[in-house]
Amino acid sequence: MKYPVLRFVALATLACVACTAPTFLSPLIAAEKAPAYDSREHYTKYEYRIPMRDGVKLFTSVMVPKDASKTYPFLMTRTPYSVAPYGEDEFPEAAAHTDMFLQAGYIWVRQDVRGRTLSEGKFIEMTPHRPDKKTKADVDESSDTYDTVEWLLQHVPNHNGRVGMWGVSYPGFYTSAGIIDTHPAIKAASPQAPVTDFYLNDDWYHGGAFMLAAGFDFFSKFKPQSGPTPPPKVRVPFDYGTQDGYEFFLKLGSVANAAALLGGNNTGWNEGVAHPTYDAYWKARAIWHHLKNIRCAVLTVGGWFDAEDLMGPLRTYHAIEKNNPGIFNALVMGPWVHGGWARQDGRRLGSVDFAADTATYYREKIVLPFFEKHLKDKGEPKLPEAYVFETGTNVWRQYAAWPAPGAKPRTLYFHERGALNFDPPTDAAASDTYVSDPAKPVPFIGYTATGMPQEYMVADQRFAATRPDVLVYVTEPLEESITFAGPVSPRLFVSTTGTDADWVVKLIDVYPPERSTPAAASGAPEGGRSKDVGPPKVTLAGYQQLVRGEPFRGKYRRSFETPEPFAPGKVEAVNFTMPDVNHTFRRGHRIMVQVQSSWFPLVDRNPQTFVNIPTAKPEDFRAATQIIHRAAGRASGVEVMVLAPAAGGR
Ligand code: PG9
Repeated sequence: MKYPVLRFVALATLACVACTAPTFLSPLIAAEKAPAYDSREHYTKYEYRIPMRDGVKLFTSVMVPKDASKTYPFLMTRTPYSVAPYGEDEFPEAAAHTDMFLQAGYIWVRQDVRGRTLSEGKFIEMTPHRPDKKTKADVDESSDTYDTVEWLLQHVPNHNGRVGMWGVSYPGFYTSAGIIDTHPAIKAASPQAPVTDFYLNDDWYHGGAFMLAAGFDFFSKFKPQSGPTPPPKVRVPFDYGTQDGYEFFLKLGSVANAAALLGGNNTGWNEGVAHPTYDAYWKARAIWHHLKNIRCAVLTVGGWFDAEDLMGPLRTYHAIEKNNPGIFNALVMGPWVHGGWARQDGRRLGSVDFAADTATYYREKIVLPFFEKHLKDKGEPKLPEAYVFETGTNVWRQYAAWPAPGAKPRTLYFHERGALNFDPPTDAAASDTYVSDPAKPVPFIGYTATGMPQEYMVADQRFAATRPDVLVYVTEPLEESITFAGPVSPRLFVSTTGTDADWVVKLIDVYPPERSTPAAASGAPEGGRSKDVGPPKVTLAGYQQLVRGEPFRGKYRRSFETPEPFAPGKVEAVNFTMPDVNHTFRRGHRIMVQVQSSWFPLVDRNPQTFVNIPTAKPEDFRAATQIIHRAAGRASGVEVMVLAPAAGGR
């Protein structure tokens, strides 16, 4: 550093002057952060054990505004993750989403769900809904919510008779499950990244492939309990013994070997691994089949880059729309990681900058006005049915439905020498091949980390593009922008020398080589679940941004219930659908599709032999030659929903 002494003195002087000088100096000093909202000044906290109809008592924390000059609605979250801090003199730490509601004035209710932390009863993963309740013993999240609301209305003073619900992820599930057969006092609900179907792309299985890194990381923290149990004073993270999750899970071998590392008695993990097909266990927990008799306004929220529950909000919105005509049912999708809208500013993710504090905008202009209107008759937010952020152009779009009306399906076809375009191939017989070796699976990130760094959803794919076991197809630089708004559906014609195979498809936005904008951020990515090394700091020139990627386990190509082997060498169709996107590929960018047969350790390895994968033996794991056909009649490609250019272009 050139003038260390001078620099230090200058800063010290400036700081000292600033503390006495007029405010014109203050902009030179990082603006003092507004003091966090101190809820204990404005609220009194109570703790109750609320009896359910079957006698089980649920621990419930209630914060009531001290200002008794007016009445307030309830705003309730039900969670399996504890309502700490416990104790009527202990108040939750400041948090963006929470403080906003507390400052607006709500009776803030948080409840340990059945069988978790200080609540009684038995915890069941994603409690199956019981549509035909006959006795008081027939309970589920709908009945526990109903009984809780009844009790609150009768025992908590100064309420205005209305209740709202909200929650992110598992609490999002308890929100959507809780409004089935809605209690008449519940007037508004916001399921956010709600877990909706554990097998169909929420958390556990994507395309029939097991989400290994995230599942293991989650269940290393989410442990079974027997009876009401206070949370541990100190949470000790699982010791991977390395920062390299790729090596950790490669050494682990088959997934069944993980159970012992999680103590052997981790019911959530053991049940998840024991059901690799879409069987009765998962179907009973697929809450989206039961989202009926909903009589409140619903605002479902999700993130385009939510690595855990991206499909949940989309599926929840569509199910409620189909089963409950006439209610206000809206969808908000922003450029966010899992829960990012509740705790970050939403300006960037990894190296990608969205040029606005999208999460702050959502909190202040969308979700708070939604509850203020339906719970207090305050304001008239003209919220559209679909309030969706369009990445690429970085613009909020409002539509009367989702997917965007007017989006039309078109297929991007694979061609020779890695070309990609909308023209179907005419070759009589053409294909591309690669050798997929389970001993050397394709990494899902280009750096070392444990867990599932959430920024992988927009990460640079150049680390994979040069691998011989990754096929790359790319368009010429676009002469005009094009927007994909809706699901992305790979349509593959494949053959393999093995008897099972995974097919991973990645849709990528390739930035122009001359793009000079520096990366938005560097270091540990936002939203990581563990101490990630984080992506390297890169400029965006030539950046290959992942827009959407999903695996598909080929044995389920005809049905997720009944797996079928491949006959070596036989050409078969593998068709699947990846969660929606709302992305514009700008003029000068290129559209890229990468195809590979592993994505590790995001996804467990397919041995590429037809076996029960969680208990596969070392000898079951064999290299195979994979073939992607791109000929007339066997034209592999990706179907996308193309939205006509908006007036004035994009
Ligand atoms: N998506 C997380 C999860 C929910 C349920 C099971 C496993 C994971 C969560 O954040 O709640």
